[in-house]
Amino acid sequence: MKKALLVYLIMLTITSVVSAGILPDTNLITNIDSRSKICLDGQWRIIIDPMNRGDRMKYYRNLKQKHKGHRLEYAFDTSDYLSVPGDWNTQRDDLFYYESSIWYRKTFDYTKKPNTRVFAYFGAANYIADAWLNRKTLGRHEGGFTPFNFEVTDKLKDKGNYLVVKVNSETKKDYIPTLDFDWFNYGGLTRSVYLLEVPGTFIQDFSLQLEKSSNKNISGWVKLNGQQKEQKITVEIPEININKTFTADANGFAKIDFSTKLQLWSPENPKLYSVKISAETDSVTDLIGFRTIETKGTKIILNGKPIFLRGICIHEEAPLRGGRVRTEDDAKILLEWAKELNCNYVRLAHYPHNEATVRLADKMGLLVWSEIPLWQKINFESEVTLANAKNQLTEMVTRDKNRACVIIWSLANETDVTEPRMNFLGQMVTLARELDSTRLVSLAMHKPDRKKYTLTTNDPLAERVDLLAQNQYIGWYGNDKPRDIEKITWVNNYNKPLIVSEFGCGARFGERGDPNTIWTEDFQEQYYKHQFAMLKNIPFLAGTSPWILQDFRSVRRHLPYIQNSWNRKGLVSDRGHRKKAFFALQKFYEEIKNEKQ
Ligand code: GCB
Repeated sequence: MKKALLVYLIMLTITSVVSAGILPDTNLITNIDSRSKICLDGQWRIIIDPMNRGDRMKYYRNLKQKHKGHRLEYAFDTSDYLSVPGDWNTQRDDLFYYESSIWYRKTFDYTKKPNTRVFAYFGAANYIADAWLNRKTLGRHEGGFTPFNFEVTDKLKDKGNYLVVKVNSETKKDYIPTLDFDWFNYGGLTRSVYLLEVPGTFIQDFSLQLEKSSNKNISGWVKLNGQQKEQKITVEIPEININKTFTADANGFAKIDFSTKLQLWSPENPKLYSVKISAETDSVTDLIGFRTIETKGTKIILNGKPIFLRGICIHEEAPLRGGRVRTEDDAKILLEWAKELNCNYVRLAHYPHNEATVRLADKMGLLVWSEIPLWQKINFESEVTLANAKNQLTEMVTRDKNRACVIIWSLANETDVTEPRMNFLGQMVTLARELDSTRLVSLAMHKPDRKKYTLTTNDPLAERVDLLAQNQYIGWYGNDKPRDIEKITWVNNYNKPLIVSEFGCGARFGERGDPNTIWTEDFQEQYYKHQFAMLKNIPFLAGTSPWILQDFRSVRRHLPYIQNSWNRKGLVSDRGHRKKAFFALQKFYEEIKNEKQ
């Protein structure tokens, strides 16, 4: 009897913990901006290893020639450098198309501090990273766009530490993304690397958000990592006189719950509060906005009011130079272009962009759709791929869950409807809701059914997600003419909001002609105008994000002169020139903005 009661109580605790949106199964440390850290960015020695010989030869040992007769066929000490953060493809001409392994090495001294644990933190490495410190294995991470960390406390020495990371950017059937995708496979240590210094027991992660539909109840949790689990936890928001204490349980979890009056975050007023979370052994600060997001019938409701998402899709292609976005300045240019278009929303496609971009969107008042790279032909039959997808989703949500700007977690893009896919993505929807019960969950769906000029969403996942999102290229791919776009009508059988999450066509900047001549700016402008006419006729349309803000590199775009390995659907060229369609969309959004106010 006693045992049954105990099991019941344990179950009850687990259920309440999960429903509050916690238990992310990751050791990821979040909010690194406010932590004590040493930046390891800069020049790293590299060995290019197309045959993965370094695995067998154990390059991580960083061996040095011992005597004149000692044959050693690699030497980090005299090798070339690559910059970190940075993709390798755009740093050296001979690495442009390189898709295999590069070994990176960084040396540094470190003065140990009392009661301090140290973690090597990587913003992202595309695609698989294996890491060692001073010959000792740290671990492996798979997935090119999310952060990860390894504890190195016991592996550090005062002088001459060497951190070795092998990054492999090959593509494989079971990977996410899989073998085929329409963006450039930039490899390497693409985001910053730090040594994070934290106390023996530290605040690993925390969540603080308004409860769904409430404009005053804040709930969340704090997760401690270390021996001293049962600590007093304080949450302070000085601007609104909040100072609340809670207690962490034997697992180091504290549940947070309180009511307050605050200014809600919105695109017009992206209000962020300075928040301090303290345990007895650690404290962190953050800038957090509070807002509610939900759907009612076919409307998206932000802070209790319907909102139309005036969006644009963005790839993480660095503006003006190409390559992966490396700095906040890169991100700023992209987001300022979105603002110039009169956007209040960006679809960060097709993978989690760097944290600086999301934090900037938070400050600039741009709502965000955040996505994991499950693009088209994923191997939905593979358990390994499913575990990887769950991990990438967990890492994305873990990193960005305190950003008010993020309103939609997207699970996939254009995946064909099959039984294995339903099972796979069904589990992903469940996980997304467990990790975060406050946001909307969606995916860019399988293409709608088409009967002549009538389009109907027909994806069984529509039942499970909060909003319908359809990509659509009528008048570009397929046999229709752009003028046919206006004949299209949409049917919605779900009483849920619809977002047209993509439409677009290619145009080379500076290419001019009549609107029927493909690849010209005039064709693109005209195509956009037909799309606007169609969009205006969708009564349940809640937003759109045309494809795409800026031209981006893609090796499947072979057309000489026009493409030269760039997808030219950008409204801005790879050199920052605005095409005619940019101004057409800007005007369309200006009109919508005025109408909806
Ligand atoms: C799509 C994909 C996007 C492509 C785009 C295109 O439907 O979602 O990743 O880049 O079309 O340009 O064909």
